[in-house]
Amino acid sequence: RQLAPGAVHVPGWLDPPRQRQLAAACRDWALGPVPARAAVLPGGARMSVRTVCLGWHWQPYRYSRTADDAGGGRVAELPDWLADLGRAALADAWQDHAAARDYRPDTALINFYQGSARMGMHQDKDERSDQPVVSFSIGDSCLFRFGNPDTRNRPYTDVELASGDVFVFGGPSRFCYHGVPKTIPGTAPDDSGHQAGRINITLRRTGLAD
Ligand code: MD3
Ligand code: FE
Repeated sequence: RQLAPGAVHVPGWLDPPRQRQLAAACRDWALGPVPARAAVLPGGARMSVRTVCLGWHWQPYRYSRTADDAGGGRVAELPDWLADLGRAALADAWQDHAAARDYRPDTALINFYQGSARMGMHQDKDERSDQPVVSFSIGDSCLFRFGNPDTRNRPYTDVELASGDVFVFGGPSRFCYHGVPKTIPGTAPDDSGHQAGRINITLRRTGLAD
């Protein structure tokens, strides 16, 4: 389960009813107040993943409270129940109740993968906090590539992430390169509640104040 120090994969942590609840909530959040959109990178390329944010709005490569790249509205609050779910996942993955007690995510990024959507190798370094990232996967499986802190190239480890899996990235793994080279169509379990590709929810602490 531990890929590297601080990087822990817990397959099947979300039971099917919880997956269905999260999938339905994500599809609802995608409708607004700031609708899910494919972010445009500074060089002009559009991401193939669609993203909706809670708490703070992420755009490449900064956070804001209002979506100045998507109509200017204020993003929805991060619900306490979702932050609580992240804390519970962290406690189970790390078996570290002190770290989990101190975990206070203030944003969720929800990625929707359909068709050939993928995510290139990158680091998540727009946050001003080194609190861990907790990731929930729902729907189709994907190939997830977990790299190293220094380069986007080898060495890396490929792992398949399936519906219901939790992955926590903290400590020395927090700033490692990672990406999603492909999703695997047709692999969503019937009882996952999402048959239209893959959803990934990441909980983070931005470390920003209004
Ligand atoms: C490792 N999302 O939104 S989640 C992202 O499946 C992102 O949609 C992928 O990378 C997805 O930024 C991967 C797993 C993940 C998330 C954050 C990390 C792995 C991470 C931060 C540091 C190291
Ligand atoms: Fe990332």
